[in-house]
Amino acid sequence: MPKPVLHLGSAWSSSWSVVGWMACRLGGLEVEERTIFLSRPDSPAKLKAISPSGRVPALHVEGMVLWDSLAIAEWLWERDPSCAIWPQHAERRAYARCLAAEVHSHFDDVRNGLPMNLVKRWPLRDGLPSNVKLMNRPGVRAGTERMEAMWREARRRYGGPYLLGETFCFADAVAAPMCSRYVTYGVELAPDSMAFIAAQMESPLMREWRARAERQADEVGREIVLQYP
Ligand SMILES: N[C@@H](CCC(=O)N[C@@H](CS)C(=O)NCC(=O)O)C(=O)O
Repeated sequence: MPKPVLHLGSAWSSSWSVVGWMACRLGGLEVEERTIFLSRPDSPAKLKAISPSGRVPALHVEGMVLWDSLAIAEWLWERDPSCAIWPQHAERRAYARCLAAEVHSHFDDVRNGLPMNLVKRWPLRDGLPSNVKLMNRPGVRAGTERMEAMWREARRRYGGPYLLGETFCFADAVAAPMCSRYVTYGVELAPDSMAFIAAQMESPLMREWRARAERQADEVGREIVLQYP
């Protein structure tokens, strides 16, 4: 059986690639990783060649193509229900699925209003991030408040530092790229949200992915990466 291939986008900007990659790590699946840099003239054709939706992540495994991060996670969990994708406890697992599903289905305003860029940091002017107006883009503040409420309630229930307690699971993988946006744009949220964001940015998987983003920025050219929103 050939090794599974996981197709990913640019590490600094492709938020769903982070999620699919973390899923494979949590699921214990060894993959060959291939990167397609997004937003290049030839990107759409390359994406279409490996994914029916023309989007990444796409996992080619056992003769199938799985073209969505949540579907990849569920396939991995079915393959090995003892893996770290979902908590072992049924009630926690159901809760984790609600958290992951809500972020997977919603928050487009936050995604578009604060595009992910793991390498860029918004400049400070007069001691304040020069971007605070981004939070006033339609839906960004409301979406952020809902996410903060989710993080707060989950950590109240299970004690943190991650959403379901001490063990990082797929719900955290979905949350991590959202958290990174507030770091990129220097947005100061409530202290408990900032603590959660810090925990997400410093998780072993996120640290590994962030190092990859930095390496890619060096390869591609930082001036190009910093042009992204
Ligand atoms: N629901 C999909 C979303 C995938 C998605 O939107 N991927 C983006 C990158 S983060 C993409 O491939 N965009 C194509 C492009 O930029 O041309 C998932 O969870 O995997």
